[in-house]
Order: sequence, then structure tokens, then C-alpha cells
Amino acid sequence: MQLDDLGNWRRTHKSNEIREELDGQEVILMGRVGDIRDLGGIKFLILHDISGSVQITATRKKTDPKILSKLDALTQESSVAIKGKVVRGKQAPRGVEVVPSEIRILNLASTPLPLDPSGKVKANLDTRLDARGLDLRRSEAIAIFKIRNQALQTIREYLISQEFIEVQTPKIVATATESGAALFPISYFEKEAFLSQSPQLYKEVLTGAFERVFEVGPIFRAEEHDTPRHLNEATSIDIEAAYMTADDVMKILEELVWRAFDSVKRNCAEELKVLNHHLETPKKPFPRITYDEALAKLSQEGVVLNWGDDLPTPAEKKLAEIVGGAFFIVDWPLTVKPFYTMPKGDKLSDAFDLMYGELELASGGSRIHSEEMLIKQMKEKGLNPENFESHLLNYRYGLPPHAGFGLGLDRLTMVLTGAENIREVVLFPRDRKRITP
Ligand code: AMO
Repeated sequence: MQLDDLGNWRRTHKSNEIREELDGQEVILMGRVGDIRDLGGIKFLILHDISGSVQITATRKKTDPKILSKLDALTQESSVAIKGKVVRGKQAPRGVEVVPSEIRILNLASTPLPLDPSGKVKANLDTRLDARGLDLRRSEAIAIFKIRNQALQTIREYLISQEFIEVQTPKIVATATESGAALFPISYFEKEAFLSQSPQLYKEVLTGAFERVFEVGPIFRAEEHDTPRHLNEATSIDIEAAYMTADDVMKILEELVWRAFDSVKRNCAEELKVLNHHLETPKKPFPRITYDEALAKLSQEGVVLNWGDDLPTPAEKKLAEIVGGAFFIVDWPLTVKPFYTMPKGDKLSDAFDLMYGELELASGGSRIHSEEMLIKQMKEKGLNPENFESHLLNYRYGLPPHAGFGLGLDRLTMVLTGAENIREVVLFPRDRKRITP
């Protein structure tokens, strides 16, 4: 079939702007075709765009045959431009519909589609991710990404208001930063290189120049496991600030998580309704429990851990049952925290995790700013300081004391949307089995 050009047509209204007050007015709408119903003498088409949907109604008797044949040719999800008149109609959704006077078919969708974007027929996650471009047209998916966007913009605005500047650090790197998380090697000319696990070392160095920095960017983790909360490429909101301690950045983290909840609750009521998710803004200040207290609470419940162990998933689940909501775990053993973490006494670190239920949302802390201490910690962690020579140089130029955190944007979005699988809140997730689409 011959497709039409957009030509000089431009959208005059979005679908949600079609209201009774426009009765009689000519409009140009653009969008994708949803449900088509043919009742013999009358044809209904639901036109979807990013703002919502509107009904297009054509009676066979009164409509130009050219328009009717175009309507007959349309398939679900095709993209169209429709010129028509707004008409009040008691039967129509929202009491208003558009009667077409000209239709341009911009692109036709083939049939059958691999999944039903109206969501009426449910498809499994793998099928949906295989056809993600189409799957993202579901109203639930659009709601999730609008909420993600709302949260991110709120966080950006808050950090900028606190004089943080946004930076972009390299994602092709030469060394690891996070103990425990494996690296993806890449072929980089004649050298060995990796995808960055975290902007950690760069953001620390940048505090020397810019004092307060933040970055929203990808982190790559070669985790083998397949879980509903891990991906191999995630998005992290990292901050780092000079002349601050763990306690100071915990307050910033608390404020920005609180604001993300609050702004989603206030600005995304429609989206939350689509997702059927009731969002409860956590009360400030978020409770803080020490690692020792967490171990004691867990052992009371029969979950016994050795001091110095990281909290395994079952322990996090149990702790979530006991504490719940948003809470910090502070004073971790140095053994489980990365080499750059500032010690607190002999065995502890001035570091924290922010939990939401059983999900770790963020981790951070005060950092070491003395080269001597950093080298000592590297050696204790079995790292070779020679591999960090270019980084260590920065500690010879009077790097200020600093602190920061990394907040997982995907995990925060899970909490804000009620998604149970991290793949739902990431456009094109990368996991152990999936690198396409
Ligand atoms: P960490 O390794 O704890 O800390 O990562 C910070 C946050 O990033 C998110 N995250 C992930 N999300 C999804 N899938 C993954 N595989 C994954 N890995 C991490 C989590 C986590 O809390 N440099 C430190 C941060 C700092 O101290 O500033 C770091 O990378 O939400």
C-alpha cells in the first residue's frame, strides 16, 4: 500500500487536549492506532499518543469513501495523521470524539504483532523484551518511564540547587574499583581495558577541582547471577563532595530519595494509577542501624552471621521484615567495603548502605584522602598500588577530605513504581542471557 507523507501537516493538538470546549473546531492529530471497531454502519478507532487517547468516529454514510478505505486498511499500531472536526458525543470516551475529513497513513504495522500493546493479552517477560520497542508502548511501560524521568529530574534539580555540577567520566578504564563486582574486559587496541564498574575514582579526584560533583551514568558489572534486582549494565546516580563526611552525604541522600518519592506522588498520580501502585513517602529522618545491631536483630530471629560477613540475600530479606521501609545500615566492617573507604577505628568503616525493604538502593561513605593510608588499604585488600599510579598522583596535590555515594536509579525506580523485576524499569536491559535488542 502507498504510504502518505507527513507533508506540511503538523499536530495542532495532543489527544488529551481534545475536550468538549473544542466542539466544531478542526484539529490535526498524530499517533498510533489502538483498537479498531467496525459496527457495520460506523467505524471507531482509538488514536493513542504520548498524552493519552481519543476516539475517531466515521459513519459509512457520511464519510468520503477515500477516508473509509484508508480506515479499512489501517492495522493496530500503525502510525497516522488525522485531520478532523471535534464533535461532542455522549457515547464517546470523555464525551468527545473526532470525525475525520482526511487521513494520512504514515506507516503501516504488520500483522500479527508479536504482542498486544493494549496489554489485554498478557505476554511473558522474554517475549516482551524481544519486542521491547513495541512493548514500551504499553501504558504500564510508559507510566514506569515517566516516573523514572520525574524522579531523575527531581534529583538533578536538587543536586544542582546544592551546587553540585554534573560531570561525565570515562567508561573505558584500566582498573577495577569495586571489590566483589567483576569487570568486563574489552579489546582496546594493544592494551587490556575494561568497562567501568563505577565513576568512583574519577569523582573523588574531581572534588579537588569542583568540590561537588554528580554523574548519572552506566555502571558495568560482570555479575554471573540472574536475579530480579541485578543487571550487567545499570544506571547509577553518583555524587561526591569535598569537605563532607558520610553523615553529611547521608543527609543529602535522604533528602533526594524523599524528594523523588514526594515529586512522583504529586506529579505522577495518573501513572501510579495505571500501575495500581500505592506509594508511601518514607518519613524523614530514615532510621539508622549499625551493622552490629543488624547482626543482633538477625540472630534474635535465628539468622546467625559471622562478624565481617556481607549480608546475604536471605539476611537482607529478614532484616526488611524487622525494620522495613527506607533505612540506613552504618558502621560496616572494613572487610566488606572497598579500599577507598575511610576507616572508623581499627575494624569499622565510615560507610553506609541505604536499604528500602530488602533492596539495597545506595552505598557510600567517607573516603580516604591520604595517599599513605590509601596505599595501606590497597595492600590489605590484595591490590597492587602500582596499578593505580595515575590515580595515586592526585593524592600528592592536596586532595580535600570528601564523601559520596552511588544510588541505583533502576532500583529506585523499582521502588517508585512497584516493579518486581529490574528489567521492567530499564529500557533495554542487559543480563546474563540478553544483549539484544
Ligand atoms: P555499589 O557497588 O554498592 O557502590 O553500587 C551502588 C548502587 O548501584 C546499584 N547497583 C546495581 N543495580 C543493578 N544491578 C547491579 N548489578 C548493580 N550494582 C550496583 C545499587 C547499588 O547500591 N562506588 C560505590 C558507590 C559509592 O561509594 O559512592 C559503588 O559502586 O543500587
